[in-house]
Amino acid sequence: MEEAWIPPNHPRRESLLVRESLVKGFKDGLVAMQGLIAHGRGECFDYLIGETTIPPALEAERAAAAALLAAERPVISVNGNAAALAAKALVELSKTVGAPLEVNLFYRSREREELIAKALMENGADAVLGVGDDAACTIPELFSERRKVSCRGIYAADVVLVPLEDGDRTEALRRMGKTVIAIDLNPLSRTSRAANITVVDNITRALPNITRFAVELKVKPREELAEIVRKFDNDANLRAVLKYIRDRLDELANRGIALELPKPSRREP
Ligand code: PTJ
Repeated sequence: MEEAWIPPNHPRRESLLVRESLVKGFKDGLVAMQGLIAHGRGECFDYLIGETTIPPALEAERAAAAALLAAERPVISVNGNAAALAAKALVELSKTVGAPLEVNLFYRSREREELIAKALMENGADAVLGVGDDAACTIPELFSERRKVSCRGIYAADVVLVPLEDGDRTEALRRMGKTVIAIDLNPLSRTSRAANITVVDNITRALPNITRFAVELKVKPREELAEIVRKFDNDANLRAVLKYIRDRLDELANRGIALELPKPSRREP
């Protein structure tokens, strides 16, 4: 199959290019077929927030950076969609906060594990956990393939960043006493509601923002970082996201949303 050509002046070019990187990830074997559907759901929520980082997301991104820096053993979980959309940004965050990357898949196959690890290494990762026999530990009370984790990675971690996650594992990780940071455009998902810190933003914007905050906060003492995390209220943040969407839709509904198009030019008979 050939790659689609997107006209340079297409008004939705950026979004279509992101879609292309996911389709390429699927053709290359990194992304699960279900990942394409998950992306569509994400796109829909991104439309609702205006395809931009909204103030509550910025606050969550700062708290996420603080939590990763304050952690004893932080780990960044990587699935197919995350690798296809943001391999470089994942590696940059991993290096900035000193958190290893671990492959963790819902639709696990040895081939996908290795392809995702390869993509991360090609983007500068020094090591990737959770591949093959390294995923020898089990998250208790979890029955999906996501239960298989690295004993020196997610299993032993105190803080885990889970981009584009399913709710089951977030809840299981919380039961293990871990701090879970989610990146999920859907503020209503089980993951968003079960995590300690939910970043309602596109992974393509969220990761560079968290890295930027981490660079800024790196100089702070651990107690100050812990205080930022303690003060963050996930329920209040999710409510702020819902109110933002409500107010935005309200404003659009009052103002009108039809596009102003140029009048058709008259053709000579
Ligand atoms: O690679 P695998 O095998 O681990 O499978 C990955 C998927 C994504 C298929 C799997 O984790 C899955 O089924 O996830 P869900 O339950 O569909 O949840 C994915 C969540 O991510 C949804 O709430 C989407 O709204 C959200 N999402 C999708 N695209 C983005 C996103 N959030 C942030 N940025 C995105 N680009």
